[in-house]
Amino acid sequence: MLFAHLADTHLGYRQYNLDEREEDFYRRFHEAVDKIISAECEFVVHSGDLFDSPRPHIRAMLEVMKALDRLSDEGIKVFAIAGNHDVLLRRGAIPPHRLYRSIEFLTPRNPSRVFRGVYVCGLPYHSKIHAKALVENLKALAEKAASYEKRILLMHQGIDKYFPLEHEIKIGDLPRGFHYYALGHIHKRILDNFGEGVIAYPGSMEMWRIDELRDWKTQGKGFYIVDTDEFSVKKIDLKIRPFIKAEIASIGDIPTIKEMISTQRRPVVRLTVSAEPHEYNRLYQELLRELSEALYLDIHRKRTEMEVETEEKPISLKELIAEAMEDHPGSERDFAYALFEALSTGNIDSARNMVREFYDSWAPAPKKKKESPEKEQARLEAYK
Ligand SMILES: [Mn+2]
Repeated sequence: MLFAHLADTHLGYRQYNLDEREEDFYRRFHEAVDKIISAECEFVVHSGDLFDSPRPHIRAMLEVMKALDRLSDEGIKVFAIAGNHDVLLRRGAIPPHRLYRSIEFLTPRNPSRVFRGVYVCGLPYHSKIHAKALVENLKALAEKAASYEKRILLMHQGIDKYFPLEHEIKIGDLPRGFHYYALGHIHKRILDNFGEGVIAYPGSMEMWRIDELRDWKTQGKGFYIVDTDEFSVKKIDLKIRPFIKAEIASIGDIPTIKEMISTQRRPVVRLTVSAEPHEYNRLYQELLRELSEALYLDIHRKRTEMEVETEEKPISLKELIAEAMEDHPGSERDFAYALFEALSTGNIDSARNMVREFYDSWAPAPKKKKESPEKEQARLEAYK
């Protein structure tokens, strides 16, 4: 039996505020659906960041609805978890996935399903301050999964082995026993063996950020189709909007870039201009005029050696907090940092919820009084 594994589709993302870039993400998604149908997959797993935002606009929601209709017309089931982009990190937040009846949405309260003998389970994105709870829940899932012959786990997390700077869990925290670890969050394509299973990040399906360029060049972009017999993985490539990254020093370099652009279909061009400051403006105007065939020109001035040298080293807030809270456990330091970040960006809602969740994790939540039937009836009547 075949299934498809997608992640980080970021639908609704509107890069450079361009119609075409928003459209590109929808197009890739529908192309993936075409390929899933023609390969005769029996189900799809989506490992989070289906949408770019927890409050996607109607167009993005409509595109998902169209894709889901096409899949369910073919009898193809969809299992999904929420990523960090498509859920608000606060208690009781409702992710947009909930609007679609045909998505089997895996949540901490209802994390698993059995589909034609395959145990499919998953948990939504957990921030670092909740990593401990995540690891415990994973362990419980692995135990439950053990009695099934085929076992798939969905997660949207960074793992230290692949994401040393920004991870929530360590590779050693991952329970063994699954055949396929369907991951999302890292936009690169990664395939690795783990125990008797395979760890798979399909990556994003369009260039979400310019730092994905190198991985796209070496590995392409797309998704995976997996066979449940042996859990062998096939890379399915999608042709994405081309990106060109180049450095330019003078007007003499323009023809080479122009040639590169003409051989591709309306690429996004990211240029670093290393001209002398007094020549920069003229060159900039020339680039706009000469390279108009590009979909978008993203032009930056390269800082001179002088500028780099005299630049003050940025202070790492994380290090400062870690130093000041040396005697505190790591979870508290992470909490302090996350809280500071939320407050300094004016994200008061998020900060308030973070505090509530943090303290809830070691103080028992107050018992909610149950509403009496009469009161509930009165409340519902009020809406009529
Ligand atoms: Mn993502």
